[in-house]
Amino acid sequence: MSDTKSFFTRLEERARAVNSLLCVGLDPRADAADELRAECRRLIEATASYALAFKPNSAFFEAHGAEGMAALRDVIASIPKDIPVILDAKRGDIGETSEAYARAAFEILGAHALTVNPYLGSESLGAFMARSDRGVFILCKTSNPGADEFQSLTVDGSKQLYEVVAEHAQKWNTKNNVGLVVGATYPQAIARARELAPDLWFLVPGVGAQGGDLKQTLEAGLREDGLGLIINASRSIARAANPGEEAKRLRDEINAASRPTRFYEVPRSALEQKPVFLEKTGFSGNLLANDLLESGCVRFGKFTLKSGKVSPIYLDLRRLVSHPRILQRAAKEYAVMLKGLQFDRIAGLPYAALPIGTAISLEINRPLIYPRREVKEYGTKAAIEGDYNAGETIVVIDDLATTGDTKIESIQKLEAAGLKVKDIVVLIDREQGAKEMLAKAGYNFHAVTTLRVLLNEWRASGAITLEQFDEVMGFLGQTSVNT
Ligand code: NUP
Repeated sequence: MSDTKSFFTRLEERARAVNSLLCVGLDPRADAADELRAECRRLIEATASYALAFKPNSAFFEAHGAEGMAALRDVIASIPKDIPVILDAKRGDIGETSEAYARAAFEILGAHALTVNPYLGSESLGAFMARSDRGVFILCKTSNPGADEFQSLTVDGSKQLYEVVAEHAQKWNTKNNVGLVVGATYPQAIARARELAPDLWFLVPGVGAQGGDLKQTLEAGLREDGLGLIINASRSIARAANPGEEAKRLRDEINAASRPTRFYEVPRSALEQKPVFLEKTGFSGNLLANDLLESGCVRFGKFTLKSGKVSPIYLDLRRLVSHPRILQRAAKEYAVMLKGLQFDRIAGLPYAALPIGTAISLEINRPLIYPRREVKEYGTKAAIEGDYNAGETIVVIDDLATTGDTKIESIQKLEAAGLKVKDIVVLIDREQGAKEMLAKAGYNFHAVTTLRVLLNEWRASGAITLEQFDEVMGFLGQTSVNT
C-alpha cells in the first residue's frame, strides 16, 4: 500500500475492487514456529481474492517467542500489497510506551492498522492516531461473553461505557484513520455504535466459531453507503475443508444479506417455523420493525375503528414523538428515500408528519413547510406555514399511505401556492391503492416499507404468532386499517 492515502480510503478502494467486506483472520494454531509461515501462506493464497483485509492476531505468533515474531513479520510482508493488514494486538499504554508499540506494529512488523484499547485515555492513543496512513481500531464492545462486565457499565449518568467510547472515536476520526471493534455477538450494540459513530468502519469479529448472527450484524451496522463493516472470520475459514471456497461462500453471503431488507418478504415455509431472532437476542434484525413495536406505534389486539369494524392491528405513528431515538431512526430511513430526489423543500402533512418532517429536516438539513389543515381567519391568513418561493419543488412527507386521497387534498393546497410537487414519501404503505392512484395523478410515490413486509418481519422475529399474521393479512385483504 502506498503511504499517501488515508487507511480507510485504501480500505474502501479495496472493498469496491473485490466487492468484499470479508476479513480473513490469521490465527495459526501450528505447534512449531517453523510451521507458522506455511500455515498462513496456504490460507492467504486460498482466500486473497475474496479478502477485503487480513487480520493476523499477534498472540498466536508471540506464543512462539522471537521466532514467532519473525514469522509474523514475514507473513505480513507476504500479503499482496493491495490488501490491508490489520494487526490484532489490542495495544495501549502511557504515551511513550504507546509510541514504541506503534513503531513495532507499523514500522517493524509493517501492519497497516492496529487494534488498541482505550482504557488509558485519549492521550495513550495519540501515538497510534497520529499517522493518517495507518488505521486504529479501538475496542468498543468485544464479542466475548464477559464483554458486559466493564463495557456495559453505566457511566456519565445514563450511558454505557462502550457508548462513550463510540462517541469519542467518532470525534477522534479527524484523519479518516479511526475505527471501532464491535463484536457480531451483540447486534444491538452494533446498532447503537452505528448511531453514535455513523461514519466509522467497524471491525466485527464473532461470526462463525463464536456464533454471531451475520444478517443481524449487517442490518445493524452497515453504513448508508453499504460499507463500514469489516466482517472477520478466523477459525471458520481456517478449519474449513476448503478455506478458499469457505471464504468465497462467506463473502457472497455477506453481499447477499447486505442488500436492503426493507422490501424483503419471508417465504411462507419460514413463517411457519419457530421464530429464532427475538427469542435468542431480543432483536429482530429489522430495526424499523422492532422500533414500531417498541414505541407502541403498532399494536395487536382488538380495536374498534371509526367504521365500527374490529381490527386485529392498530397503527399510530403520532406516538413517535414520545420516542426521540426511534423518531430519529425513522427520519434516517426517510433520508435514504430522499437521497435520489431533486427538491428545494419538504412539506410535512398535519398532524402525524409535522414532527416526522421536522426530524427529517434536521437530519438532511433541508427546510420544512407545512400546509395548514384549516386556513387561519386572522393575522397572515396563511394556508402554508414556513418560508417558500413560488416555483420551488416540494417533496410531500407523510406517515402512512392507504388510498392516497388525503395526499391529493394537501398537494392541491401546495400547488395553489405556486409550488411544484413530484414526489411523495411515506414510511409505511398499506398497499390499498395509493401508489396507483398517485401515479395516475402524475406523482411518484415512495414508501420506506409496506405493512405486508413489516408483518413478515414481526412474524419472523416471533413478535406475532402465525395465527395473528394470518388474521391481519386476512383483515388487510378486506379493509383498510384504522378506519
Ligand atoms: O471482540 C473481539 N473478539 C474477537 O474474537 C475482538 C477481537 N479482536 N477478537 C479476535 O478476532 C480474536 O482474538 C480472534 O483473533 C478473532 C476471532 O476469531 P474466530 O472466532 O473467528 O475464530
